[in-house]
Amino acid sequence: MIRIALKLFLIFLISINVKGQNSRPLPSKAQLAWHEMEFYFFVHFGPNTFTDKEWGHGDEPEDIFNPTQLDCRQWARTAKAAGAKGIIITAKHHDGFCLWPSKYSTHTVRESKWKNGKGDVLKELSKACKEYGLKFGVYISPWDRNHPKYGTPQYNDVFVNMMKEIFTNYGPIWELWWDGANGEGPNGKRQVYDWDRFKKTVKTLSPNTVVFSDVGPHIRWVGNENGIAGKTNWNYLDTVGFTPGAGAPSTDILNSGNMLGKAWIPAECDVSIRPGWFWHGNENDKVKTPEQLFDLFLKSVGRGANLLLNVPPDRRGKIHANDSVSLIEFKKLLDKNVGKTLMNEKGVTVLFDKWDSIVVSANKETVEIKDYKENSCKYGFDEPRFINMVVIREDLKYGQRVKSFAVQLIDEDKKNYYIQATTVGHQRALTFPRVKVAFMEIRFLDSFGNPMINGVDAFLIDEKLVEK
Ligand code: FUL
Repeated sequence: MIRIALKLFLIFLISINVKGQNSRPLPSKAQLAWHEMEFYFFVHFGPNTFTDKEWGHGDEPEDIFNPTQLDCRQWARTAKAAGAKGIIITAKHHDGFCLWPSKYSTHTVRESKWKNGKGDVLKELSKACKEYGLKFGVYISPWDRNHPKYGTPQYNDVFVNMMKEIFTNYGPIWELWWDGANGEGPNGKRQVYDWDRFKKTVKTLSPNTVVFSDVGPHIRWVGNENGIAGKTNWNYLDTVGFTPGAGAPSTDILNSGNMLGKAWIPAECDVSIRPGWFWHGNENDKVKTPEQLFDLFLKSVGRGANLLLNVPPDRRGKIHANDSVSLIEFKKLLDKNVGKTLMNEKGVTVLFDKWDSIVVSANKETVEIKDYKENSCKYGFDEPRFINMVVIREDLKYGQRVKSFAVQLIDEDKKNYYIQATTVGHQRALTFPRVKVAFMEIRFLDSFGNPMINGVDAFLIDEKLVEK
């Protein structure tokens, strides 16, 4: 018996050593799938759309909410055409107005003129997302400036019941978004949120839902609303003693994570395509350009985070043409510039035999970089070619390991270019003034155990898209 136990223990030890294992936290299955989502829409919609406010007071008459041509399929179509993989909607913003007819509030679509009180935005959007193969997520603000129970322990019951309604009637809910704001309610009181109970509710009712807040439990805020992740971006975070909102870690920490953090809580970059989160007529000419969106993509997805891009519908309940045009052009930029890696082209040789290098192809096959201080990945170009972007990916199944790495480029005149960076994570994109590369080498300088790399790409992007 003891022999068998010892043998099993030995096998266990060997198996964890096989991949040069480190003792860092690993992502859950749901978090791993979340990393693959990369880019999706945020939709801020509600009474503010009609009052030109960003934070409603909660006393707006329900009849204010009256979209004339609500078309959630158009939102879904736009998201799909832009390359986004999901939509997260403000089911309830700080003004407390519910975009579904909740039994636990009297400030909802049911009390509005819209569709004679028979409308349900969550129903329409969850259906449209299914039709277009998009994931469906919900933002539900704990802060509620309307609910009479806000500021009392009973409000926590209300919040839990609202989440239950959402999971039951509109699921599956892929991501749930908890805003950390905690202002005063209609009676002048602030709520003491029962975060533990909220977390337990999700875990019990919808265990595959990933929950966002400043400090997770599954996804963290990136520390700014500009959509920009840290150049060093760890998926690890220490959360003990912290809460969402005022009790959150500093924005710097949220921006880059904690290298030695005890939990896997990756960053999501939220940013609006317009100056405001809600639609305002006077911002129709202030929509971000395709080039600005591409830059945001590099600074979020290109730094191992996910991009949550807010695209707010107008008073008709449709995405304005200016936003759609910019999004479609952005998708064209993506396809044209980073749609096809140079690494798969003829004339690129992986110098395996000659240089005793390690082969990492552009295809998503995971390669362990053994003895990483001695070994590197080397690529020769039969015909030197211009490159100004390199992308490296880690297989996060094995945790996030790379602490720093370097890309060395040698041009046809044997001139050297050396670019050093820190973390990789889901992916790290480096852009630089173009070099006519004859030889490229990727070295891993420091890592928790052996790097587990699942792809190296090289691109020549439009010079004006190179990160400033
Ligand atoms: C913030 C809110 O106060 C804003 O109105 C917006 O919803 C943004 C995404 O989160 O905390």
